[in-house]
Amino acid sequence: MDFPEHHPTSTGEFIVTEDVINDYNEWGFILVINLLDKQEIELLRETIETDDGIQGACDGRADGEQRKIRVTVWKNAIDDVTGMIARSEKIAGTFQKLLNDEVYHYHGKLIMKDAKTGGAHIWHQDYGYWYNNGFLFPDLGTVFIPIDDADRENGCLKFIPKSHKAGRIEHLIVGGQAGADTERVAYLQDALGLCHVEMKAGDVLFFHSNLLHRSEQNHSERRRWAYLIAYCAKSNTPPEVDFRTRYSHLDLVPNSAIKECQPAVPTRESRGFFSQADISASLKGLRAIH
Ligand SMILES: O=C(O)CCC(=O)C(=O)O
Repeated sequence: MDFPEHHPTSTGEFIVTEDVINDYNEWGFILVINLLDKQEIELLRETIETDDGIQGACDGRADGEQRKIRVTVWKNAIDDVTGMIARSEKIAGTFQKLLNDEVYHYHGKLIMKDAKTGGAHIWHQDYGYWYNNGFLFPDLGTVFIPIDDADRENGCLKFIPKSHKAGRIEHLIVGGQAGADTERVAYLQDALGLCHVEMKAGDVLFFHSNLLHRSEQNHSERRRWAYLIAYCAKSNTPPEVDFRTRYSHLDLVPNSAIKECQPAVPTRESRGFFSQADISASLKGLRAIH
């Protein structure tokens, strides 16, 4: 199914017009073509590939379909390229306008869907997990930044467009993941259709925490890695906070900071990696199906 695409200006800024906000509210996502330029993506790729902390803290999350997806999650937007992207006007500033509130950095995440072995993400809403972490409202969202081209062959994202309007759907544990009630998903897919969101490295997707999404296993020869940033509206800070969910003011930076920042030497403490137990906490209270 076709869906709207958006574009930055010739100077690389992204203007969040009323049409952009309407598309986000209507479709549950917006795709911005080439929001990060070649140099910015190259800097991001290099940082992610060479950061021993990010690579070392990675865990496997079973997909219930005999494979695992490799994932690293961390709390803090530090002073390196990952953090500058997360704090930039064109990324964080855009989400502030989409959520109509100050946003804070809920977490950063690297999803490594490796060539030939990469696992699937089953149908879910992010709020299917995050509800269990104490957020009272779905006023959160994710930015998805592929650092490799993502297409149907290597497991691009698939959305059920407009499904965020259905509200939170019951989730069950499948493998190491939370999966949305499969019958509901089938009905919603019949009613609303399906979008394959094929993206080039540099394209950026912003999506609502209740939008149903999944991605298939990677049987191709090409890896599909992606950097994801989750933001929460300040007004949605949970009443009972822990280190994973707590509010911390995010100082936005101009887009130029992405290229100008010095390579940082992050420590485990500065990034604040989530342990497997932290990640699994989002599954608490969900029934398991085997
Ligand atoms: O990278 C993907 O394929 C999907 C990631 C995702 O949905 C998640 O981490 O919640």
